[in-house]
Amino acid sequence: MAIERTLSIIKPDAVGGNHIGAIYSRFEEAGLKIVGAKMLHLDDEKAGGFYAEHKERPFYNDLVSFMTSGPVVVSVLEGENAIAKHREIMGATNPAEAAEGTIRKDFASSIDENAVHGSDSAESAKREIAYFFSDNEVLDRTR
Ligand code: IDP
Repeated sequence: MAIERTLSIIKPDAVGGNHIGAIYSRFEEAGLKIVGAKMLHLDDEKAGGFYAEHKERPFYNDLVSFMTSGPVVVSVLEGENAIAKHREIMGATNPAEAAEGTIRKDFASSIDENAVHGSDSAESAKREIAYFFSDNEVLDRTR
């Protein structure tokens, strides 16, 4: 299976709840390596641009307000089948529908504040990683 990279965001609710380490453990236990990481406080422009595809949706303004409400941790995860594996351990967008043992089931409170983001395709992963990381901020962890 192909080695892929994907973008993770630990959202302000999960950072505020002090769940960074617990969520990183889920990634590592699933065999995903953290190959890039930074903590940021997004402004309206950066958060709005990231979710530009949702600009016409009724929840867009609330989503941008939430994503700028406190620090986030953005990471690049690498591993076999990383994009689908990451989505699987995150759980469904709405935590009420997320499977037992998933990150959203365990750490998210609502669809508006759902703890984590993960790229949903190879194209999104490429675009989203480049949105937050320059090439030299994604590191070689083969040793
Ligand atoms: P995803 O994060 O699981 O990929 P998307 O459909 O891409 O889900 O939506 C992006 C984000 O927008 C979600 O994580 C959630 O925070 C928010 N969102 C999506 N649908 C709704 C909704 O119906 N109400 C409120 N927020 C929503």
